[in-house]
Amino acid sequence: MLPIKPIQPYPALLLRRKAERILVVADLHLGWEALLIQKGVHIPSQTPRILDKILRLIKKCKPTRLIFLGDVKDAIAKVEMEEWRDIPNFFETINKKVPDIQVVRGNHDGTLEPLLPETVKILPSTGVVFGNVGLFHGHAWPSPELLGCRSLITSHIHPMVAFRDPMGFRMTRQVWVKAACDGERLAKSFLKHLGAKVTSSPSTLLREQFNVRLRVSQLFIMPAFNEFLGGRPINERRRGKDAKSRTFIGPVLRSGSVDIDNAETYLLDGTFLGTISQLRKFG
Ligand SMILES: [Mn+2]
Repeated sequence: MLPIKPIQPYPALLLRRKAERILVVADLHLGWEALLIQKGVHIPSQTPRILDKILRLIKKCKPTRLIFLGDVKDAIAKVEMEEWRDIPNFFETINKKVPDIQVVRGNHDGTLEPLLPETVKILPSTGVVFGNVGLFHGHAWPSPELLGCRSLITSHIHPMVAFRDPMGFRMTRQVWVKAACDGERLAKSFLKHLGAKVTSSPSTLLREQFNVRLRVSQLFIMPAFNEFLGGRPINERRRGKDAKSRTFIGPVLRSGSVDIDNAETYLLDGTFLGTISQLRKFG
């Protein structure tokens, strides 16, 4: 999966460039269990376990920077009681090990600021560029600058693969997804979204309007760091129009520029499972 290497068997990436080492994790959804507690299901807070796992990764990878690629916390809009206690402590502990922490905003990170130490930088959902790699959460469009990156890394859909056996039992496994992305087609959708009339080639327009040279050719989808979460079986066979899930999937995957059928899937330990279309007969 060069040049982007997951840290096996973790749902995490290490991006390296010269002396910089960036650890990337996504979709922690801290406080996810608080919503279940309200419904009478008692699950102890998973935050200490997730913190432990991140501290182990920091010890292993010695990152110079840590990027949280969206959905650090779970509750949308209002801040739950649990989060007031857990999240500041979570970030302060990590911050002692890695001084440079960035959070790329996801759809669940609306009221994150009061929970974070001032040293943690919150970046907009339009993402961040690191060399040839553009990172964004995936629920919203990235900035034009990211279309100048060869590889895009996104999260948000918590990708997994489902297998059903002849008895009807179903199991799911988290996966990495690596897909080819048609840059011209992506740029066209992006420019249309901005209200531009795309009469000439999208790459020319992108250069004229934003001074960005179109380079996107592949897209990686990261599994969620919180393994308790449900996810999207990307090999499921859809019946009829699934309007709600199409909205959830986000504008880049919806643009038709990402070759989902031929996308490669890998387990967290690096095992190559096959392409999504090959796996559909098991979904
Ligand atoms: Mn999300």
